[in-house]
Amino acid sequence: MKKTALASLLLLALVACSQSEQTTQPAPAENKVAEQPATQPNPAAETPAVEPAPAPVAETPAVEPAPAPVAETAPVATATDCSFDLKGTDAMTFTDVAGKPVPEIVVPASCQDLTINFEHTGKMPKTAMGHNVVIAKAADVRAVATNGIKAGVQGDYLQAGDPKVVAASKMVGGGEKTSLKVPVEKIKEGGYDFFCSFPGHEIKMHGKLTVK
Ligand SMILES: [Cu+2]
Repeated sequence: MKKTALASLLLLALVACSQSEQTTQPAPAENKVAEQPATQPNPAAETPAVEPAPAPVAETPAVEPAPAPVAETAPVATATDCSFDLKGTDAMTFTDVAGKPVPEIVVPASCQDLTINFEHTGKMPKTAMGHNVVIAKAADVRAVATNGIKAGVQGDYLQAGDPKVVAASKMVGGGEKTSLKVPVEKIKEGGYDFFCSFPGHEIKMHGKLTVK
């Protein structure tokens, strides 16, 4: 009887021990459960934060390239009534009547001649800031200007009878006017420029002459 009682006590003790071990085991399990919900909200919170960001970035570069081509086509001047009013300034620039740069003059192909009415709107004398309007192939501009230096201001800074010159006005100073006629037939093939042959001026006073 005593042996069975001891044995039963030992069994109870073992059961008690195993029960106490079982009650301590759920504790770490609860910790693991507590950690998981803590990590789950983080990725959820990161995902919506990243998604809205790329949308405005994609829209911004799409809008920027649009204004560029508009700015390039704006300065082109078209001759009306087969004539164009060109101005020269003391700042060594060609402008239109509104004072804007003239990088290109377009002549309608229906015109027999283009008349360029040129006015020096500055005050400086011809010897210091003289301007003229010369028409030549773009590739010949530098050579025409260089060959014209010897002619001096009296010779309008153009070599007499230069075959590369299609048309040219005389050289004028501040407050003076002149004009020239350009035969459209001669420049139809394209590649012609207008420029000023005063030494050093063709770098800034230089534009395209196009027939369309
Ligand atoms: Cu000039």
